Amino acid sequence: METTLIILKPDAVQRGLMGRIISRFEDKGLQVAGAKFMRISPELAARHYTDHEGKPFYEGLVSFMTSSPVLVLALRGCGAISICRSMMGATFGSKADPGTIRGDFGVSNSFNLIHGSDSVESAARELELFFETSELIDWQRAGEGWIYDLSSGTPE
Ligand code: IDP
Ligand code: MG
Repeated sequence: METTLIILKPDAVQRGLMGRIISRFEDKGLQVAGAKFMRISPELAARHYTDHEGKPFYEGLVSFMTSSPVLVLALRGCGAISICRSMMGATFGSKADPGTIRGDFGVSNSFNLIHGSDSVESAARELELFFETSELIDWQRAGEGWIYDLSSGTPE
């Protein structure tokens, strides 16, 4: 099982899209392991986007991410990192395919609704930035055996 860090960005919150975006992940079978509605500080935004420091869009990105509250989620599932990335779609709303979150809900290249970790390493780093260990909850879903085939002992 993987856990990935998702951020519903300020535009998703301001446009009232939180519920519809979370529903897509729940419908897919991903499990919410953590959730936090918060205002990101400039320091946290800088740590989160450290790889982009110096790029032309960096200052605008930090100011966007700190401009209004966000909803931070930890989503769990087999292959959760790449599943969430495909569900998000391409970075730019103008290029993202229909059927993806960015493709269906936005047109902007910078206000692109959602962040998702892009690798196992970045998921670990980003989860630690946004959640205490005790805030990530291990819990049993009632319907787990109908979401995954558990007959072999490992989820298939
Ligand atoms: P990702 O969010 O799809 O992983 P990254 O390349 O990691 O895309 O960029 C991080 C964020 O920075 C994007 O989600 C977007 O909000 C913003 N961004 C990236 N490239 C541009 C750009 O060329 N113009 C404006 N904003 C950008
Ligand atoms: Mg990225």
